Amino acid sequence: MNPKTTLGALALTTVVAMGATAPASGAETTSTVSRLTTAHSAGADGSLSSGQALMGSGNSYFNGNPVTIQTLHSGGQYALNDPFRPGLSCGRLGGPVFTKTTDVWGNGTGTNLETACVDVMFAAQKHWDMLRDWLGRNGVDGAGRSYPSSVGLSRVDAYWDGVRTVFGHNTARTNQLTSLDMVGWQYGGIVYEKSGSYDGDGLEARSLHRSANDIFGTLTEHYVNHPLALDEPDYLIGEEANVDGTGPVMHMYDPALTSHRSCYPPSQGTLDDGGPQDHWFYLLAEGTNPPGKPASPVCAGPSPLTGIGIQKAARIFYQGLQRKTLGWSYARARLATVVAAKNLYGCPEMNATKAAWTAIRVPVQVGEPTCPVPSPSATLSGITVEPPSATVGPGGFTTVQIELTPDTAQPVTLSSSGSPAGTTVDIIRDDQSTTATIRVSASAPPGTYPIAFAATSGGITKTTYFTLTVAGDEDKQR
Ligand SMILES: [Ca+2]
Ligand SMILES: [Ca+2]
Repeated sequence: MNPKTTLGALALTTVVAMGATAPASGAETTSTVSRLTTAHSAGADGSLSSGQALMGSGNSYFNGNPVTIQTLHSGGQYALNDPFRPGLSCGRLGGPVFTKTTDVWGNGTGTNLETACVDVMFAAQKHWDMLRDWLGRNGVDGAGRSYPSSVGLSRVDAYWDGVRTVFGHNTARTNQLTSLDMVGWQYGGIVYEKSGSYDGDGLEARSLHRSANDIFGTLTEHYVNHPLALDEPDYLIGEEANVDGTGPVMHMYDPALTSHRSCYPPSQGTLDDGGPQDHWFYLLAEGTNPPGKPASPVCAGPSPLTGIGIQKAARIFYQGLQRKTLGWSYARARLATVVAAKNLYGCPEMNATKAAWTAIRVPVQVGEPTCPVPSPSATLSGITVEPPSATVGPGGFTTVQIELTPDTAQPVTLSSSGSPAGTTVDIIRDDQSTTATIRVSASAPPGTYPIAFAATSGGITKTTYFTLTVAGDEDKQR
């Protein structure tokens, strides 16, 4: 077993898992018609090597009844071998792939292992399709292959051992851990391993690995898009599998809700924690306050953030993953995804990617692409001064802040008029601010003077007034 990909010490809880009694609905779950096509299986288990590809009917626990799964017909038997996704199969741990004489599988109960395989086949097939349709990837390994799965592990766990995915049961022993997000989690972990090059297995790499699993599990749920009565798409992990009877093991929009880190750096604890990148992904996909979805707090930087949608976020994440290298880290993941966002989409998506990383405290990296400052500038629409007035004694001075609306207006010509004799006004404008320093000479006559400040940009001039009072002797005595 590879400890990196095991669910390990899950602190899960629950939601009553639905499934057995939930009504089937939606195009994903209603077809029972067997459609015959010819195909050849390259099943890793070798139990069947060729035959007819069928659309079997499954009675699932997590995905409704009936569901359609692709199966193999060979030698007078049907098998849970996928003819279209070579390598994918399902059976009992330590035993062969499930076979039978009819193409109807499972009984819809959580403790039935054939039913668990219906859920595994359904989820793994949808995960594969998601990789193809949303990310342009050919199979789990990127070269047209998937991997077998076994159910019936006799403990509360699930893992990928480098050869197959293995699923155990929840604490209550009421179901296998084979919900959409958990199957997508395991197969997504393989995609992570087989993207880019070896990550080095450091603390940050393990966090990014675990988060990738969370993201792929979530993408699988969103791709299937079950209705509310089933396993509807969300950004929770394990909410249906009900691992420990304590609810989801991860809230991607705010990982701190289940004792994970919501902000960089990831936890140094024994439990690998994908929280920070999970949080980044949610902010990128959905933003801080998506309508009808959970709000997501930022750790730093500007807020609110607006999401760019889950499919764009997924492609940016996935293309970043293809740049994975030894010593994979949050800083490198930021740079890789920022580059990917600009290459895939352009400046708005790139800026959203940067903002989401900044929001979880992963700072700007050397070498990040940028976008040119918009030019020509927005039209100048206003000018104000702060404070609007001041009293200055002879020989004294005051400083005034000049605010332009919008402050990006470039270029701008600034001027002043109306100051009394013996008074100078120096206007200084830089990237940060515009200020005017007004110096009153010792001989300036007492009185009140309106000083006009004018800004001209693109042929438009805006003017405001500052009231300067030059104090007399009485004022000076106070
Ligand atoms: Ca769900
Ligand atoms: Ca979920």
